[in-house]
Amino acid sequence: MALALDGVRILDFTHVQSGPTCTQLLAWLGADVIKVEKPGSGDITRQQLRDVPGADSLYFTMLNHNKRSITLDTKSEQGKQILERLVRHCDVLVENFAPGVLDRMGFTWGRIQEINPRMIVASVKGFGPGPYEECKVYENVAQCAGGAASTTGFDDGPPLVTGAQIGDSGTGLHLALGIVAALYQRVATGRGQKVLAAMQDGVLNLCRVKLRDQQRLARTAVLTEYPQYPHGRFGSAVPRAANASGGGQPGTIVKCKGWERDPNAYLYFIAQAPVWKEICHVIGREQWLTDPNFATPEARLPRLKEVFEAVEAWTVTKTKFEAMAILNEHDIPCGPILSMEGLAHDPALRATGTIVEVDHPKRGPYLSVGNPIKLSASATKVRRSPLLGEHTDEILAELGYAAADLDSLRAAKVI
Ligand code: CAO
Repeated sequence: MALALDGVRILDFTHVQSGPTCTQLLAWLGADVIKVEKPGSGDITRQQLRDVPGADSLYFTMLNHNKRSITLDTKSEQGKQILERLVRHCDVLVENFAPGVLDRMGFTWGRIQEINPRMIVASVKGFGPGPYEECKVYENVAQCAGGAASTTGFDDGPPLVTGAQIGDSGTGLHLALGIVAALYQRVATGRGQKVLAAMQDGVLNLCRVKLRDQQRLARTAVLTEYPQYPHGRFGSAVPRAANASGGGQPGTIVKCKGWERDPNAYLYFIAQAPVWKEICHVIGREQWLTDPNFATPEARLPRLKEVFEAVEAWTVTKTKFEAMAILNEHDIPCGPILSMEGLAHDPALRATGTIVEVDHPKRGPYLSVGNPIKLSASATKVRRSPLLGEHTDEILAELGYAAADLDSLRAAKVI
C-alpha cells in the first residue's frame, strides 16, 4: 500500500523528545526520515535512562521508529558539504536545536533558500520571538511557562506538572501539522517556508480552556464549577482545579473498591445533566429528582461536594470496571483510572496497533506506542529505530558518494 507521505524526504536534525516525536509521525505517515547524528555519540537520549547495558535506551527507541540514521560531523568542512547535498536532496529540514545553532553551522534561512528554494525549515523552540527566545527549554519548563502548571494540582498545594508530555510531544504534533500544511502550500507556490512551533505556544494552545476561565473569572469573580466554589476563595488568576472537569459538565475522581491497596482503584465520574435521573437511580438517591436543592444543574453547583460524596459511597462498593459497566448501561460517562501496566496488556490497543511489540537487535523485544493517527489508505507498520549510523553508507551512496570516498570520510571522522 502506498503511504500518505511517500516520496517526501525529511532531513531530521532533531534530538531528545520534541523534534523526534514530530519526525517519527512523519515517518509513520510514509516520509523517508534521515536522522543526522553526531559521529560517536548520536542523539543524547540513546544513552539516557538505559535499562539494557550497551543497547539504545527505550527513550530513544520509542521516539525514533521508521527512521534512517546517518552520522555526520556538521561542523567539519566536509561534513558541511555533505549537509549541503542533503539540503538539496530533501524537502523538509526539521530541527530543535537551541536558538542560533543552525546559523552557527552556516545554514541560515537565507543560505538554505539559496541551496534549495523548495526546502521547508521546521523548528521547535522553547519560546517564540520575545524576551525569552534565547532560552533553552525542556518539557517541564514549557509546562510551567505555558500555563499548565499554575492550573494543575490542588488548591492547597504547589503547582504541578503533568505526566502527559504536552510540552515536547504536544509541540512535536503541532510542528508536524505545520509541516504538512507547508508541503500542501508548496504544491501551489513551488517554494518552501519556515515553520515554527514554540513549546510555550503549544502548551498554551492545549490550555486554552484555562484562558477561557481566566476571562470568565475576571468578569464574574467566581467559577462555579471549580472546587473553590462556594466555600473557598478566588484570587485574580485561574486557580488549580484539582480533578474538576474542564468542561460544562461537573466531574471528579472517586474511590472504588480496593482503593486502600491499589493506587489506581479510582474512576472519573461525570455528573452529566441529561442523565441526572439515571445517576440518582444508580446511586440510590431518587429523592434528589424532586428535591429543589438537587433537581437542576444550577441548584447542584454549590452542592457538588455532597453529590460526589454520594457517588463515591456507591463506587467504593464496586471495582472500577464493575462501576464502569453499570454506568455505561445507563449512558453515564465515566473513566476508569488505567495504569501503564494495564494499558501495556490491553488486547484492544494491541489489535489496533496503538500498542506494538517491536524487536531490536541489541535489546530484544520491547513495547512501544504505535501511530495514534489511523488513516484508512495509509496503514502504519512500525519498524525499529536505527542503530547509530546504520544507514550512513546507504544514504551517502544515494547522494552520489563512492565507496572510496566513504573510507576517507570515516578516517577523517567526518562520518
Ligand atoms: N555534528 C556536529 N555538531 C553537532 C551536530 C553534528 N551532527 N549536531 C549538533 N551539534 C552541535 C550543535 O552545532 C551545537 O553546537 P554549538 O552550540 O557549538 O553551536 C551543539 O551540538 C549542541 O546543540 P544544542 O544547544 O541544541 O544542545 P544542548 O544539549 O545544549 O541543548 C536543548 C538541548 C534541548 C535544551 C536545546 O537543544 C533546546 O533548547 N532546543 C529547543 C527546544 C527543545 O526542543 N526543547 C525540548 C527538548 S526535548 O525535552
